[in-house]
Amino acid sequence: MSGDKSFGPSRRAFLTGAGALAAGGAASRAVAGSGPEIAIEPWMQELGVGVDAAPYGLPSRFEADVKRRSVPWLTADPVSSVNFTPLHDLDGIITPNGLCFERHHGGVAQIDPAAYRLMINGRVDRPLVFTMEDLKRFPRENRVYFLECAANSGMEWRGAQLNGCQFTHGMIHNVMYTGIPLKLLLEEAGVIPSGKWLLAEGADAAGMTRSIPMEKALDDCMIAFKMNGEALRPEQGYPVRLVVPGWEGNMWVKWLRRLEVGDQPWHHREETSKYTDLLEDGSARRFTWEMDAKSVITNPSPQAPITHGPGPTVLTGVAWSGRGTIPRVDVTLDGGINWHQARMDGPSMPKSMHRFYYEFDWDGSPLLLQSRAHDSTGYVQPTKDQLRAVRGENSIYHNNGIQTWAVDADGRAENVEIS
Ligand SMILES: Nc1nc2c(c(=O)[nH]1)N[C@H]1C(S)=C(S)[C@@H](COP(=O)(O)O)O[C@H]1N2
Ligand SMILES: [Mo]
Repeated sequence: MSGDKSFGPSRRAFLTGAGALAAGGAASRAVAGSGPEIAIEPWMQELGVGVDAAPYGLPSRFEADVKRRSVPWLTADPVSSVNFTPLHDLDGIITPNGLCFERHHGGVAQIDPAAYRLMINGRVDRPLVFTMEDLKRFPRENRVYFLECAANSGMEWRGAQLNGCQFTHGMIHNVMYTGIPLKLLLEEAGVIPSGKWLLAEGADAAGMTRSIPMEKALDDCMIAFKMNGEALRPEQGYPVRLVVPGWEGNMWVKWLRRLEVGDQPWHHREETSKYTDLLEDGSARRFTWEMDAKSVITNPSPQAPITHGPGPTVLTGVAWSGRGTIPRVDVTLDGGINWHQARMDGPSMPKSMHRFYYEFDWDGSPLLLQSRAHDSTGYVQPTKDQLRAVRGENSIYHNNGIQTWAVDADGRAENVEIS
C-alpha cells in the first residue's frame, strides 16, 4: 500500500482487528503476560513430497474450488457451450491458463502440430501454406489482451439473474500472447489492392468463420501460439489462434486453418444470426466489433461474501476497454449516492484488463456496491437503464452496464438491479 490517506483502514482499526484475530484464532493462543503463540503443525514435523511429485504443477488441493463452472440451462450440449472464469477467486490481471473460460461451437479440436497447416488464399499474389516450423521463423511479439465474448452479461439484459461475477462477467480472460503480427504473414502473401476483408476459418468441427476488415488485420491482429508463456491450451485453440485485440471474442478464431482475402464481408452465420444486436424496432446492429469499457467488482460478490465481519475490508475488481486503457474506476458503497475513486494497481496496457482496489472500513451496514469504468477515450461505463434506453430489451450481446451487488449485514452478497 502507498501512503495515500484517501484509502485504507486506519492503522488503529487494523491493529485492533489483528489483535482480535490472534486471540480468537483456532491455531493460536494468547497466554496472559506473554506474546502470542502459533502451533507446531504436522507439516513441520515430516518431510514434504519431492521434486518429482508434480512434473507439471497443479494448485494446492485446498484450492480445489477454484475452477471454471458452467450454467447447465444455458445450452443443450457441452460441445456447443460455454464455461466461465472464476473472477472472484483471481487477483492481478492475468488469467491462469487452466481457468480461462471456454466457448466453442463444436467441441475442442485435438490438433497434432506436426500436421498443422495455415493457408492464406484469395486476393493475394502468392497463396501460401505455413507449417508450425514456418510460423516460428517470423519475428514474434508478446502482448497482453483481454478476450471477452460479446454475450458476456447477456443473461442480465432484462434484470439481475445469475448469482456470481463468475456467471455474470466470467466470459472474459486476460492473457499474454506470443505470436506473429498478422501483417507480416499478409505481406508475405502479398494482398492485392482489392483485398479489403479477411475470412478467418477454424479447423474445429464447427468450422467457425468470421469476416475481419483489412485495416484491423494490418493494425494489431496476431497469429498466436503461446499464452502466458506456454503453448496455447487445446481449449483456447492449440496450436494457433487469431488474436483480434479489443474486439468481440467470437472473431478470435481458434484452431485457425485458413485466412481468405476477399473484397467484401462474407456475412456468415456468426455475424448475421449471431453476434448482432437486435434493437427495439426489430432492426439489428451488425458488426459491433469493439468491446465497450466495462468493469465489475469481484470481491465482495455473491460467491465471495464478506466473512470477517465489520472492519477493514478490501474491495477489488477488474475493468477493461476495447478502445484503450482504464485510467479510472469509481466505486460506490451506497448504490450511487457517493462515488469514490478506486486505486488502480498493476500494469495498465491498452485492451488489457486492469485491476482496481478500494479499501474501506465496513461498519456492518448493508451495502449496494457498484463500479464504473472510465476509458482512455473519455467514455464512461453506462448504467443498465441507460443502455436499455438506447438498445431496448431484445439484445443479448454487448451488455456493458454497471453491475450491482447488494451486501447484507451478514456480508452475504446478491445480484440485484437498482434504478
Ligand atoms: N474455431 C473456433 N473459434 C472460436 C470459437 C469456436 O467455436 N470455434 N468460439 C468463438 C467464441 S464465440 C468466443 S467468445 C471465443 C472464446 O475463446 P476462449 O474459448 O479462449 O475463451 O472463441 C471464438 N473462437
Ligand atoms: Mo462468443
